[in-house]
Amino acid sequence: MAKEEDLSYKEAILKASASISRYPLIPIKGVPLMSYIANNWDSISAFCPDPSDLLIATYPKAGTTWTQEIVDLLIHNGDAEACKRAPTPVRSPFLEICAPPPIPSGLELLKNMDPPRMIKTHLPFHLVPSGFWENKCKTIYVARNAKDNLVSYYYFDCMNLTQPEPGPWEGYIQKFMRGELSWGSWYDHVKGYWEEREKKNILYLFYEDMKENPRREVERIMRYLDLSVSDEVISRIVELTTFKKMKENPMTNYSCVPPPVFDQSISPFMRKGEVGDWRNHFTPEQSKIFDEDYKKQMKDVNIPFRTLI
Ligand code: PPS
Repeated sequence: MAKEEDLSYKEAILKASASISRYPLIPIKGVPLMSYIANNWDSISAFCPDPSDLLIATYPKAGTTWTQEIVDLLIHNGDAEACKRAPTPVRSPFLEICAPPPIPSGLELLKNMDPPRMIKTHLPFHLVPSGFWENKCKTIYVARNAKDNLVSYYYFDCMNLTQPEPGPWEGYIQKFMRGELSWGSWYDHVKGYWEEREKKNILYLFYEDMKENPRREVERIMRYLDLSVSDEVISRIVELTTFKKMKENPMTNYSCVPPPVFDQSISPFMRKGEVGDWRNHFTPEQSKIFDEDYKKQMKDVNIPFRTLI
């Protein structure tokens, strides 16, 4: 079962290879989105979830896949085999993603699944289909400090051949600060969900907390989902969701997305999984300029980000 689904997803991508390219970005309500997404915006925006569906929302590269795996394992009481039934994007569809046929879109995958579903999105708060809030769906938001998030996104844009060319590192930092990357401004994204977290009962997590004390964060997710698993199962989930284990696991390491979409010879999807890798990339001058701009863009909020643990 797992192998068939994995193969069919992979095969669909390979079949579509001739029509895959780095798509331009088109703004939707001021947010630059991949043209495939923008051109299908009406149906994405009209998606109506079931009240039992769970939304896992992130700015790209903030810890989505890690959280999807933790949630799936919690739901399946730590059963590793059950969570190997299919690769991550099949078990937990990506709401807005669209690509050339026969690659199934997020909406197509969701249509063929029964609720409760784990739905991934990178949409900023104001673009999330209103049905999620009308139906009071639980939502987990994961935020990652801006500098590590930027570094991770840079490598991703090098290897994801459907995203715009990242260009040189120096210019990429500028694009990030101006909110010109796919899915828009990191600053608006983290602030949008932060401001709504209480009203909308959003569980707002930090990648750095997950690295620092994964057990504490797994337990926090468990309580939010009204689940109860034993201490032993929690330990197993922590072990199964280490960076090393997920990098080795073909169901979580995105080997299901072959070139011409993810060229993992350029940079692996499971790249480093660390806090503070930005220090290996930012020059002192780049860091200073970034920090000054950060203060301005984040002056109206106090979100407790950490760039080191
Ligand atoms: S995506 O494409 O937006 O869904 O990517 P996303 O899953 O949000 O983020 C990918 C980054 O998360 C790291 N990662 C992990 N870190 C620690 N532990 C675990 N288990 C884990 N799983 C994924 C992954 O390596 C990417 O970060 P970088 O810094 O590039 O390594």
